[in-house]
Amino acid sequence: MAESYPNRTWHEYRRYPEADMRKRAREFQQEMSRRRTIRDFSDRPVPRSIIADCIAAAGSAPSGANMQPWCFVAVSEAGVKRKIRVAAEEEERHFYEHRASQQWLDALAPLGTDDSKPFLETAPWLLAVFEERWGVTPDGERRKHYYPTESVGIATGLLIAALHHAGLATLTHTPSPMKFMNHILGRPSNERPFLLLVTGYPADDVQVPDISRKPLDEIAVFVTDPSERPQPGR
Ligand code: IYR
Repeated sequence: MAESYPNRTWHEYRRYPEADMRKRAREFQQEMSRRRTIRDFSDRPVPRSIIADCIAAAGSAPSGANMQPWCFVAVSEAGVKRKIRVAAEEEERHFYEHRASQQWLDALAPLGTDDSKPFLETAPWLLAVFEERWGVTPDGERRKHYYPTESVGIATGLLIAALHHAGLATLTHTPSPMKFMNHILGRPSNERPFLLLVTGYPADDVQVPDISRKPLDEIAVFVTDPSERPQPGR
């Protein structure tokens, strides 16, 4: 049996007065609802330290057995971005011309996407998120990871929120298959490319599809005692 971690007091927890909690919850919801996926980026540089802080925020995510099964590769080097663009466009050409079903193409049509991915060179940063399907101990043994896909998904959500909070826009890009990411970025075979998150400032003339989010009553079900029925004005 492994030894348990020593426990300590959670000094970092902050408890707010209920009025503050309401305000914080509402303001965060409003901030997140302003987030949009964009496909036209400015080439204006973004300081590395901002990206580093956002990745550190992503690394605060919970994970199965705290294995933290993720690796974030942040690319700003022009030559590497070009290689990623060339490889991704090749996969995408194949996707749009052969692999995608008509049903899938029809679902994508309103977004106006195609196999041209200039943003992979224009945007200042490409954040390649890798999922470690298993870990490697210091003596080279395989260590099992639990719920790695869910864990990396959660961390990626935090990363997107952190970048948005910092004032950056993102595009969740999933050229598929993405195995080329391992070759270009020199990642080992236990790492599966999960997502390519493009980030930077939006282009001045950026346009976004006029889509909406489902209202709360379509995405949430509350199962409560009568005392927690919604009360007017709260
Ligand atoms: N990976 C392709 C296709 C694509 C698929 C989905 I699902 C999207 O929401 C958007 C695009 C591309 O990036 O064009």
